[in-house]
Amino acid sequence: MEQRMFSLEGKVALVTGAAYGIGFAMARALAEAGAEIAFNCRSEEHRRQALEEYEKVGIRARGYLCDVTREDEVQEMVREIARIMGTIDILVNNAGIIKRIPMEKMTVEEFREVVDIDLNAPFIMSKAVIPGMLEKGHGKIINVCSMMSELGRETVSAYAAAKGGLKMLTRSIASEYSCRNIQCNGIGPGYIATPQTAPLRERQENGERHPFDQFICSRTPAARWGDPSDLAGPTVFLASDASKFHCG
Ligand code: NAP
Ligand code: GCO
Repeated sequence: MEQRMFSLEGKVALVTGAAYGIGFAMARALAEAGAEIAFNCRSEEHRRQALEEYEKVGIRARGYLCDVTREDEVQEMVREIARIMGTIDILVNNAGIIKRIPMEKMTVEEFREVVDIDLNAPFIMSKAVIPGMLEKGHGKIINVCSMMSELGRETVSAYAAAKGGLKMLTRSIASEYSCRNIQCNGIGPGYIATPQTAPLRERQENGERHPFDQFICSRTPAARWGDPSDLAGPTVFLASDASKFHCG
């Protein structure tokens, strides 16, 4: 098979929330396939540390302080990337949070914060990059969905609602823009070992593994937590010409 179809040479990729975790691994995979990398986060400390980590693995990334829920900050970041690196070819909507709170205890503000970051922000980000992609005649949008795009579970109502909506936003963008050579797809990872899921793997006071840790390993076919690097292949596939007929 032509390896060229997986090449991202000459492409500009923006991965949101890629200071660490899944976003960092996805950005690294895109860079190793040839893309120029930009990422954002909200914390200057995270941004600085991430730049050091990217450099350690030979990647000259550009890091931006930008809250993906703020349209003014997003528009400015996209303009700055276009000015310095070129129009964005690949957008990965990765930034996301979760709150594990029983509904009767979750405040409306807490529910709104999760939906704002996990669903409204991918709309804001996609709306900001699509005009440039239309002008260029091609583009790739990858939304990091979740098993919770398909399933519910206790205490994650806001997250599941947001990720379910993100799956349908993915399909809507695909329906609207695939005919303009912009492919939009979602990746719904299983349980990946990152800071977001660290509480689910904490050792109990008696030294035993967290019950959820044991549950996940017993129900995951690979019988283990995923590593962020396990998402490298799907990410490069969806960002490259290899998936040019893959929509939604
Ligand atoms: P993580 O370790 O908590 O990292 C989240 C990243 O998003 C951080 O870099 C964080 O940086 C950034 N972020 C959060 N809110 C932001 C905002 N408003 N604006 C800009 N950046 C923001 O999470 P993860 O486990 O890597 O998950 C990444 C994505 O994968 C999320 O969408 C998550 O829902 C999804 N996912 C995770 C798993 C899993 O098992 N871990 C499985 C399926 C899907 P700052 O705090 O510095 O802003
Ligand atoms: C949780 C986990 C999950 C994972 C992921 C699974 O508390 O259930 O955080 O939501 O993060 O989304 O696909």
